[in-house]
Amino acid sequence: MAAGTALVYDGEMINHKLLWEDPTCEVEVPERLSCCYGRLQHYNLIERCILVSAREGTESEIMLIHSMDYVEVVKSTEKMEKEELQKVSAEYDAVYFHPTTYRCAKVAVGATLQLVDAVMSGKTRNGLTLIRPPGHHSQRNAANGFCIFNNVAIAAKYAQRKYGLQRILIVDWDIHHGQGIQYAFDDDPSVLYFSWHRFEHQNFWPWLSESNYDAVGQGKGKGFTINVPWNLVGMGNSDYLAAFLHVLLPIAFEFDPELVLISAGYDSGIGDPEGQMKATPECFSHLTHFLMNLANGKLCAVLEGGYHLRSLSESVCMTLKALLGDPLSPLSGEMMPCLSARESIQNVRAAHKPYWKCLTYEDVTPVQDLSTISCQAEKAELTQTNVELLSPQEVGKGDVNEVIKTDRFLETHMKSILSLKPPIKTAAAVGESGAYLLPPTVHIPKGLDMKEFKTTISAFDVKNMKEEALNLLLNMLAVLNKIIKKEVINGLAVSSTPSLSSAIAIAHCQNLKVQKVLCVFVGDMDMKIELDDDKVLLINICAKHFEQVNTKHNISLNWKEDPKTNNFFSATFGFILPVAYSYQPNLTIVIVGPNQNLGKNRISLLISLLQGLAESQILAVIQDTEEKIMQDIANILTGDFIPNFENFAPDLQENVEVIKELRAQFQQEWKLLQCSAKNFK
Ligand code: X5A
Ligand code: ZN
Repeated sequence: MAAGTALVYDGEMINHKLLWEDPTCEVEVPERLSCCYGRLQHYNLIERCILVSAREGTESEIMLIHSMDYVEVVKSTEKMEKEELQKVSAEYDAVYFHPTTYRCAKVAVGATLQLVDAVMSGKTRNGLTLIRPPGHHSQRNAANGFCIFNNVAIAAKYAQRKYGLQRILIVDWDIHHGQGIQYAFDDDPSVLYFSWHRFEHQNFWPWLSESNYDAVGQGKGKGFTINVPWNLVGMGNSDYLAAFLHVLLPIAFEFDPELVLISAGYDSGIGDPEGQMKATPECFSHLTHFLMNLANGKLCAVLEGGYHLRSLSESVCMTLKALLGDPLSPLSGEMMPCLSARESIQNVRAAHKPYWKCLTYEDVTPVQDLSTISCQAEKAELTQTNVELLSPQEVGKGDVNEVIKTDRFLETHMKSILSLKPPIKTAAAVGESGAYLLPPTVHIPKGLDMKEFKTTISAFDVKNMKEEALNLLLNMLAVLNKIIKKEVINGLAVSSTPSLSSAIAIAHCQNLKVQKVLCVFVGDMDMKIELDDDKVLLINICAKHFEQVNTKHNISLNWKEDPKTNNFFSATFGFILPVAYSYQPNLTIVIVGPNQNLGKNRISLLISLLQGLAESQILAVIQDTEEKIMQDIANILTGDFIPNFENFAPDLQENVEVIKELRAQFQQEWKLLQCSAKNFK
């Protein structure tokens, strides 16, 4: 599969600027691009990308979405003086023109198409383009909301024409509704458009009823427009994550796109004056990481809005780092979606139930006008949390304005979440015979010092172990040590006794004072671990029924093998990830035993997604008889493989029932499971 991340940028696009006073438009400034670029340089990200040049989009490319008449209007502004420009601008809602606007807007289109070409041709796996003017509000005959040409909509049409694509997903995480994109593909089932946006019960720009959750598309396109309206400001990491886990991701994996385009606006981030939301920069790396598992990794991020310069540029950097495959910083904040967010999510799920198999078994109905007062209080508290992270002098000052407050917050926050990336990503403990199956970049530690692991091992009965098995065990501990000490990001270990190995691994984590370990078992295991506190969370995915009683930290998920469906999405998105993200572990251990009830690809996807937890620190322990899956997992961990799924079929009713029951049982404890407006204490 293709490798590398494209970066498309051209300094020419800073020329477009506002020449008169206009409070609505004044936030869309040239510095938006230069600050992002500067921040990318600061983190040394530019040299890690494959630089792709921009070009001008052609008139015929622009006319994939826009009318000839409209293109002529935009072209005519090239020769205009200020007064005339002002007059044309006034014809549209929240737009300004500058003599270079036509040229910049063409370059914005062309840069986006260059990115699509880089990704579709296999020159790179994914990429990002920094452009302005943005695009998602512009329409066939109109500029709108700072947008001149609809870069992403044009890109989707272009990819369909040039590469014959049947299914494209557009994820619009800008905080405004990209109504221009929605209109372009309203009746088109080949483009799935997802947008969340500040809505406030239609009391927010652009004040459209068609931005609400009940706008699902028209005609054949019904079900292929997904709107998540946010009815309160202050939405943050857990609200966004809940919308992804409970709405977008299940549907997106069912849709199975061949290309993913992100309308990547960062006005949904903390400190943005337009959005007034609270998502911190690392949130965007998680959103990106989820989407990287679709379309065989073919992902293009295209800049839209984002008006707090520091927040914008940090978030852009986090997006690019995710695209490059860097370990993810843990999502910060309490993982509890607020009532108003849950209400929106419930409504979208209800509206889309008729169109998507993954929602078939949901007994959801729309709810309206729940009291949002308690939620407003929740949000106020969140704001408080952020202020606490500022220096004490800062908090005392009443006159510090919002922009600077966020600057200060981000200065501290980014330092605390970004840790040094080790030069080697993956280490492995495998027998001689297994080594040749691994990608060449995998590091195999040698020369073990038994003493180091003495405390851990002495608690277990290993006297009768064969030498080879014991060596594998010690090798596993060596790999685990490297992960805990952050000398590598992740690792895998082959074992002839995975149950014993994982018990020893957990004990070793506790000896080394790892605070929280998430353990996911797949296959037949005879695990007996005493769990009574928050240090370990065990999720056991097994075919045979376990006679144990589920507890908060020891959950078994009985999943019946079903050869007809190769998906496991309802369990992954509906249960395992919400629980894992709620737990916020410091390390993840995945144990793959014999007789797995899931296919190889499902386990691979699960492991890939679990990399969003614990700074991507994962140890995979694999039964030595499972060579084929070992190879896949090694490639997942090094970042060289993305599993793909064909023929989506709905889950077995009995499996769905299991998930439903578990969700009901644990949503008080693991709050990201909550996706309805039911009241929880
Ligand atoms: C691209 C974008 C926002 C327009 C807001 C007008 N546009 N009030 O973020
Ligand atoms: Zn926006």
